[in-house]
Amino acid sequence: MASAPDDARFMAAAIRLSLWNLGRTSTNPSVGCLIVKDGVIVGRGVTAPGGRPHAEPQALADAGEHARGATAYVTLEPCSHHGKTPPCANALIAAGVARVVVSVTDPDTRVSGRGLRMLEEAGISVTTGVLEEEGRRALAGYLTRQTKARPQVILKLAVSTDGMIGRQGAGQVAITGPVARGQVQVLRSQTDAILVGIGTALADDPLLNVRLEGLEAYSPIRIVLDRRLELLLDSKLVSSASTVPVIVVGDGQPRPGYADRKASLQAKGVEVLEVDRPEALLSALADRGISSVLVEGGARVAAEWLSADLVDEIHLYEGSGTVGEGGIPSPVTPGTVPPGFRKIRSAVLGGDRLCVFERDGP
Ligand code: AOF
Ligand code: ZN
Repeated sequence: MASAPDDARFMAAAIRLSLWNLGRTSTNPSVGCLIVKDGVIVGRGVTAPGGRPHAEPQALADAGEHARGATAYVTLEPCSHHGKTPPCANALIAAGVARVVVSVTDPDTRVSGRGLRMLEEAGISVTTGVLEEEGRRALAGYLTRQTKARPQVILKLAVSTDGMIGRQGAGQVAITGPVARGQVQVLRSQTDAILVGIGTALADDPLLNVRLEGLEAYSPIRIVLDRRLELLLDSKLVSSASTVPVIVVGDGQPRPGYADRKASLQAKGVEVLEVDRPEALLSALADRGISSVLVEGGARVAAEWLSADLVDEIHLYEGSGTVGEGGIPSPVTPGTVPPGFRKIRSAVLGGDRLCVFERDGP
């Protein structure tokens, strides 16, 4: 069936709702579902933290008897499989929903069109592809892992007005203010993993967790690209490994002291993963159900991953001050966004600005 005039409006609301649990439902996607009767929202559901229950049964329970004859707006095709929960398509049928509007079909091989067919065979009118571009963005981590067997990669950079991300030898330099820093904490809480190079880990001794009140439980796992295993045993990352997991990515090459450093890191609860290329790391992470990786530093890792074409989104925070003498140039500035990326969003964050760019194409 064709779209009704209000479909885009309600789907936009369902997509916003889905973002509520983004980063908390892995390996499941965070899906939003609204039940609408006579133009009024009578039920809301979003995939629960941990991935279950799914969105639809929660929205149906919220709607109760009002679900009969109503329209369900779902950001992802309702599931058709008996997994850890019964199929959502059956729940929608049993509740007597008259119409189901979907943004994105589910590439999971257990579903992929079957959910839609089950609904249609039960006489429910089905519309798909509503706000598909926005729906895909909200599900990007899940869709990337399902279709490319790697997580979505988001590169975050904070640049000064003179195009710098920091100053040589100065440790952490404040480029942006508290509002933008709070936004970065939200972004961290929405991703499954956060990654830095050993240069950043040694220079800044970062903790890379989520400290925003109410979101502390949603710190992503922390990954350090550290070929020779140089991460210090008394660094904040290693010291907190028992609270939030740390993976150090070494190259496994025989070099003096490597095996000892590996054993010492492991004894502190750090996992040492040995791969030779970023592509192999991403595939190993996808195998563990990691759907998104936030690359937070530094300039070298950013440049390498950009030139290897591994970055899906760039989040460019533009501060209002300068760094000046000794500055570390950013591989991306507002005037030098790599070709193939287009701006999809911008926001003013206190005295700073955020621009989000998405890679064009598949
Ligand atoms: C939905 N609604 O809210 C979500 C769905 O392991 P299970 O049984 O939970 O199934 C996981 C799959 O369910 C996942 O790969 C995706 O296909 C779908 N996720 N489906 O109908 C939801 N989160
Ligand atoms: Zn389901």
